[in-house]
Amino acid sequence: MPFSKAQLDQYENDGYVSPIDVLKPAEIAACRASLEAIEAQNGGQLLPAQRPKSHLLFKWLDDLIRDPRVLDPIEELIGPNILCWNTIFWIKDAHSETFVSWHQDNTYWGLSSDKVLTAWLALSPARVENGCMRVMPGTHKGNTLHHEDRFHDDNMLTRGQEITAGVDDSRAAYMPLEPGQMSIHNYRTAHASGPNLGSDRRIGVSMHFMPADTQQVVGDWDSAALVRGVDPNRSFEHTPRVSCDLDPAVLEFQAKAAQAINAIVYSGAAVNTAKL
Ligand SMILES: O=C(O)CCC(=O)C(=O)O
Repeated sequence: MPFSKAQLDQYENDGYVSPIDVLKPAEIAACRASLEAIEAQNGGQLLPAQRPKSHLLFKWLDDLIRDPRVLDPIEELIGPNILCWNTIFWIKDAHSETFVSWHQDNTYWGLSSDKVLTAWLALSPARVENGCMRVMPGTHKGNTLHHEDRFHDDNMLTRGQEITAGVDDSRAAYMPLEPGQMSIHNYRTAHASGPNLGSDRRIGVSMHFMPADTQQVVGDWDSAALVRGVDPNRSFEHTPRVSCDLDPAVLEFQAKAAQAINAIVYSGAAVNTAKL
């Protein structure tokens, strides 16, 4: 269903829109089962190198970034020619202190467009008590806020980057989601999330979409999936399609693509704490 005028206004003025129904209960249960089967092979967790560019590891995710239920809303916001730059798992175990500090993603992704956005899909309940995401309405419009790297073991962000001033937590809007729902926020919108106080894991996957004329201005080489329309610029190498989970024909490409993103997001950082 197309966005209502109120939803389009909210995205324009506040920098986010949520919740959007995407997958049915049986579909989302199958996605979670596939994820947890791969986690079980590694002692119950994804390897650090399996978090980014995960559409190159999971067939359902490579399909999902092309699913009209995801892409139709994205097209309304950024136009018909769409690349998916990255897909990342955000998993907080039950009763965990894991958090995400206030940040804006345009500060470290090296992407030239202001229109880049994140669609975040819940594979399990992401309610306030589970540490769902919250956003600071309107921050996508102003200047980028000042960030500092504050590496912290419980912070899911690569370098613990955190806005040092200019966000007032009491003005934040929460984006609670039920399994199968997604939120969308512009990548300039400041966002954060707290610990998971619930008894189930909070599992989300973010899908980062951008207009096809976007350029990578930090890394020499980068990749993206062409998921709709055309890409005359070809600034990003198009990611191959996968035919099964952990497709042996694509594993080498995924490792290279994840390392390229890792180098981009740590560019200028004092240390690289990723264990890729
Ligand atoms: O999952 C979270 O709590 C934060 C995710 C996030 O920062 C992002 O998708 O950009």
